[in-house]
Amino acid sequence: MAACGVTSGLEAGDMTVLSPVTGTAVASLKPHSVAEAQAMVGKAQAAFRQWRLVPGPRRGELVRLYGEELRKAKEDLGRMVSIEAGKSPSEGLGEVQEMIDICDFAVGLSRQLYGLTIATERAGHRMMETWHPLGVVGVITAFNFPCAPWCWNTALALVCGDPVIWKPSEKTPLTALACQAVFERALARFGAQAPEGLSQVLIGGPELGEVLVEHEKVALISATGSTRMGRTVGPKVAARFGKCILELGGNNAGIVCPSADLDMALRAIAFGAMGTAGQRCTTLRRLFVHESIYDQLVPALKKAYASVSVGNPLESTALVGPLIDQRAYDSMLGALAEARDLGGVVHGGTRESVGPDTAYYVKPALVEMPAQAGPVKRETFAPILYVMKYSDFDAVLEAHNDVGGGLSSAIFTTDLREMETFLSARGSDCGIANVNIGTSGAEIGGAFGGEKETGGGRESGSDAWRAYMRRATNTINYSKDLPLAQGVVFDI
Ligand code: UN1
Repeated sequence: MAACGVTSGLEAGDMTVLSPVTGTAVASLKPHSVAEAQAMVGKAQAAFRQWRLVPGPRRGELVRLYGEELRKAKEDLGRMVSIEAGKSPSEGLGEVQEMIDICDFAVGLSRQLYGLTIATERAGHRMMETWHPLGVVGVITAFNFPCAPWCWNTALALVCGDPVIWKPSEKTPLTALACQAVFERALARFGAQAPEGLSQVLIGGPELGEVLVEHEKVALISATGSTRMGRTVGPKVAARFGKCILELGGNNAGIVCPSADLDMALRAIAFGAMGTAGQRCTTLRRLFVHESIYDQLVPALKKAYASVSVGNPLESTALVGPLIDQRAYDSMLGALAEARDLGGVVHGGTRESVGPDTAYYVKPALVEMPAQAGPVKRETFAPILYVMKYSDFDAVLEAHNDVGGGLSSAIFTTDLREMETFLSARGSDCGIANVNIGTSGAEIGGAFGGEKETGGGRESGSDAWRAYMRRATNTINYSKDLPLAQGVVFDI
């Protein structure tokens, strides 16, 4: 690990890191202990007491420097993402670009942590709200986006005055250590105003995430992962009145309407469903196609599925890389078998012989389903797109929303009424609703997250920063009287 310049006490140990590219070991690390995790919280808390006093724009300067360092390290980090998460070269670089973008966003934000001035009912008074740093932020991330979600949280947390402790997926610790090493370059340039412990990385299993979740000094937990994980984390944080941002599973759908530009829809569907080997929380998993265009679109999709390149992301520019591990492959096979039992017709979904047996490369699967049932109703983290025919627009909206997840959604139409209805109160119930764009690949400027079993959290752009601060309402009396609100009289 010396190559990463990390000095967090990590040595070779019994935590093996596998690359999905070959399914073989690329490193072994010594995990942190629970006691070390607890000590990190103490260190972060001490850092918070200093960092909260540094002016916002100055905190932004650290994030600006980080953005600069990320630009320099983009190629290396992108490749690291490909090694550890198996992403195509372009998608590996795209993930690092998301980090750079949120840094830029956060730098601007560091001068805009606005509160309101509010009309008061009392003469000679002023009422306002101010936003203050919140405290230590615990960030828990998943393997499929091994660095961008951490950066969405960290760039905002830092300008908001909060230190961060990061527990990355045990499948992708190397990318985390590399991000931290690049952050340390920015810290070195920033100088002494940055306290020690502003950003720390916790390497190991779920018991370490648990320390963050249960620690009363961790003011906010921002966790990305499965709905199952969220069901454990959410109530535990709530029980101690901590704050939570949950970004959990999705079961994202698209609707292709009769007036859609089919060529555009085809390309958007292909990226949304097959990109990142179906391992994005925003991956397109269900597709409703109007009966009048089904026989045009679906054969074209089958062709795209049959011809998509699947290959080693380190040695080729194939569009689809490996699944993360055997477990992911097994769950894909299980879902396809269930779909067949329900009358589904499966195209693709076969294992490809790329590299050794320990690597799991698959041709993405397109499954024509007679109805939305069984595996269609849940998220399988693999490249499976279930396609269904629809005839009635109102009924398809109901079907669209009739799943647990509420993350992302898309409609392909040039009909104004369909488009606006999809975006309206009776339309898509997701946190992200797109028109003529796929479900994945959101920009950082918008708030990112979703409803229902997706957990309700929002990260990244818009006003997501507010979750990283505490709000105080202040009323100031500059008169010589003491009028009470609501006209209450209490004369002594
Ligand atoms: C994730 O899969 O956890 O919108 C995040 C997207 C990316 C982020 C995905 N910007 O697909």
